[in-house]
Amino acid sequence: APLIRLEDYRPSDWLIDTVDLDISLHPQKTRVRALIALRPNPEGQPGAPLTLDGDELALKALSLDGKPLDASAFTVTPQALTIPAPPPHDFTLTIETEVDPSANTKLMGLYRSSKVYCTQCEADGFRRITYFLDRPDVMSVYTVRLEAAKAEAPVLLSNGNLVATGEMPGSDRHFAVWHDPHPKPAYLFALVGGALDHVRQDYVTADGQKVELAVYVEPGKAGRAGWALDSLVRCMRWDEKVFGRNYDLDVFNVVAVSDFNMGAMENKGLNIFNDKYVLADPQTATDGDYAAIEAIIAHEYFHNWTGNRITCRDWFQLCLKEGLTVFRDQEFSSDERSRPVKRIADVRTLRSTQFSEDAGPLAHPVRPRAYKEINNFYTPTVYEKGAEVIRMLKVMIGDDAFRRGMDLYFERCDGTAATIEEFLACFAESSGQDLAHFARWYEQAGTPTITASGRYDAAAKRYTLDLKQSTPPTPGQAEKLPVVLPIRLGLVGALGDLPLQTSSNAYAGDGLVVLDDAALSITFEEVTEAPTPSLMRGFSAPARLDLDLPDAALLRLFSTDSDAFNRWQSLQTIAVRALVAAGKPGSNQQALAATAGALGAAFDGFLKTDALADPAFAAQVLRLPSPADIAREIGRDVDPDAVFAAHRSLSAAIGEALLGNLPGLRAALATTGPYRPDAASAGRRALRNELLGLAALAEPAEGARLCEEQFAAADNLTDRLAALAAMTLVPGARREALIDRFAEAYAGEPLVLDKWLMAQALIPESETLERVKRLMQHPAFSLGNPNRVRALIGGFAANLTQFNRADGEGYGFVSDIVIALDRSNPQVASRLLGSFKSWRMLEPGRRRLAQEALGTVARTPNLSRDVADIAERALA
Ligand code: HT7
Ligand code: ZN
Repeated sequence: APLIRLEDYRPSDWLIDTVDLDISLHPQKTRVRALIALRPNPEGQPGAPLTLDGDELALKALSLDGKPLDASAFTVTPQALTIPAPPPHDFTLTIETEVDPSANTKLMGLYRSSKVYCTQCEADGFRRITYFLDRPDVMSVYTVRLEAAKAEAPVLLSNGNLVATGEMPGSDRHFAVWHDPHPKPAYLFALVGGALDHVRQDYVTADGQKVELAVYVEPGKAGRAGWALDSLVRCMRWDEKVFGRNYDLDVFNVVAVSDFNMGAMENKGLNIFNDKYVLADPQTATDGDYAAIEAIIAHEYFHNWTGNRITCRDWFQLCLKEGLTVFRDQEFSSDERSRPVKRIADVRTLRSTQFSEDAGPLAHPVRPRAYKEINNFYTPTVYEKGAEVIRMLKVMIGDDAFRRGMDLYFERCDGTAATIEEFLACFAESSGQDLAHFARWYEQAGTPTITASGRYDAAAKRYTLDLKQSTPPTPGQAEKLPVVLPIRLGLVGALGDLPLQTSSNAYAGDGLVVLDDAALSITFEEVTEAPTPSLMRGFSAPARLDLDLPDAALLRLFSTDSDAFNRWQSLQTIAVRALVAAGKPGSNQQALAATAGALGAAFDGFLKTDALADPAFAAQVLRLPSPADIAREIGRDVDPDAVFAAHRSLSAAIGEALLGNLPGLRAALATTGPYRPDAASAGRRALRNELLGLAALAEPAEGARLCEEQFAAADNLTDRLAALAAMTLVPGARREALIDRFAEAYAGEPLVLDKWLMAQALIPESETLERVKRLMQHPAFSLGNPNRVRALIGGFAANLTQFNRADGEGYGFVSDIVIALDRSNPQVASRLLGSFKSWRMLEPGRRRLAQEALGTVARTPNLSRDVADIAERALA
């Protein structure tokens, strides 16, 4: 496949001002008539040929300005429709294509999900519906007429406002016409047709516009759509208040479908969701699901301004909408819930998904410079690191200049397809700062390490902090330059933060030091006692911190730091350090026992005094870094079994230290009354269930009994699933019995059974591979549904010890599935292949076996571009 480069960007030679689509839905033979109004782009090449994109299309008819076009005037293949000598002025084309939605297993373009017709057009799926200029800088006004059999599709939805509906006389068919007045790129087009139930609510925007909100779901599931609708109303109000953004159509529809390649899609006025991120009731959704639904509903809604009103000039600018919109949804959740707890959760995700991507062969900049398959660039780097870059920008220029910069961006770029340069220019203007150096965050891949050390001169009352930064090489970028690192810090004394006094230019005030060079020394004056430095407060930059504080100093930070993030981080650092040392083969386990003692005592004391004040935070404190986090920290020649053994032994020892506290605390944390999904209740359950997991490790028999008891008594899925997950840590007949009981209790609930599949796929035992193979035959599993594949096979691929089995069977199993799945759904297959992204950090035996499995994939004939690209880059 050709490499597409950012530097080769050229404006389109042609523009399409309006599109009139007439789509007659049929399970196998859907007819699409597209009337498109073309105009030469004044910024393009005059007299250029017209080439419209296609993908697996069959052309049925073609007219120019209403007259059938002679076959000699154009060429057509399933991939392109070319008119070599188009008229040198405005003209229309009427293009008729026929598509088979039932045969569309790629879930891109028009497809059917459980009989519902739906579309997914980002990034380049519209070309699977009709021939088009399928690029985000071609923006058009759409009018869409949909027609279908009434019985099959009583609901017909598209973008924009509904302008007409009617029956087709003498037939069983009906139609609906939708008009979207906002010009948009083709990737935001959507339609839905099917038998769907809905819940609805009226909404009036801050600027007085009336909007009808609705959430559409499979028949019988409207009772599970309320939380999504409630979240929608809350995030609309929030966007008005925090960003001054109002909604801009008469209707806003959300539709849940059960077959979807990603989480959701922000199509203008018609968001289409993976039903996993819509459906919620206490029996079938966990606290985590409620939080994820709230966040993703908000994310897609926020795209209406950051993505739709202002879209991307080209796909290299993907972070322009995705990084910014993730930042916006994170802020929304922080305001709705607990800011520190949300930050901790987001940093955990960033480290586990993005830092690992940055450390491996698939590393790329937030704005990549080249790609073969854009669908492989919807990554944690573009999304999560992209959001971190926005967060740093806000820290660097301050809240007021950030808001003014956003206002300027909305005003200046509204209705355009923009670039990162245009975005940054708004903040340079609002802040008066030169952001040229800051912009390096978009160009340079890799996670910087900040190395810090401090010296205290008691006589002079001076504290000097030496800071250095370096970024390891990544594919295609051997040499790295310093980036701009905002470091929020405090100097913590016996009674809390000491005042910060310095004449350094690097000090921006308000506890912010900016490290923008390779090294920096900063001296604070009038420091009246030897301080403990608290660096990177709130995780102020997406970087690693290498600061050698003794455990005693970290324990002091845990009890005295005013920054909640660093309180959490201090104990994590103690655990990481001990696990990294103990996780190396042949290491001495004595040190780990000492750490277990220190951490156990710290947790125990903390739980006795503070836990009930903020259980959600306490749950985060108790949750150790995962074995995969430790493997990443070790970074080379990793033996996953040794890492896992160290992790298990530390967790069990901590569990033992807490046993005395446990029954009383669990009783005190029990929630009363019916289930409520609010953050405070969820926090109590989170801590209570964290303790259950530790109990299962420390005292398996008693732990198993507690799991059974909790499973039987629970009135909600959160507690039942936690019981199942804790029980998976205890091998034996009681575990198998609970697994069976769970399956019986939730038969007919695919989304709940996904959790059941995943819990089993994550069991860290050598029998798991056989179990997973067996589960592939279970009626709850299907290779055709992305959620099922992600739960069972994706779960297995995330199982550190079993995916990375020493005999290579885990790699062989997953790579065989990738190859099989590639024939039906390349996007899901290539994401699964991404599980190999950390193969180079393994010890030589596993490294060789992983490489062989990747090689087998790479050599398979007729691979999709998606899978071939990942295999090639992973092996390079
Ligand atoms: N913007 C959406 C991305 C998306 C997507 C991309 C490729 C293939 C299928 C897809 N479904 C959704 C989702 C978002 O970031 O909001
Ligand atoms: Zn998005």
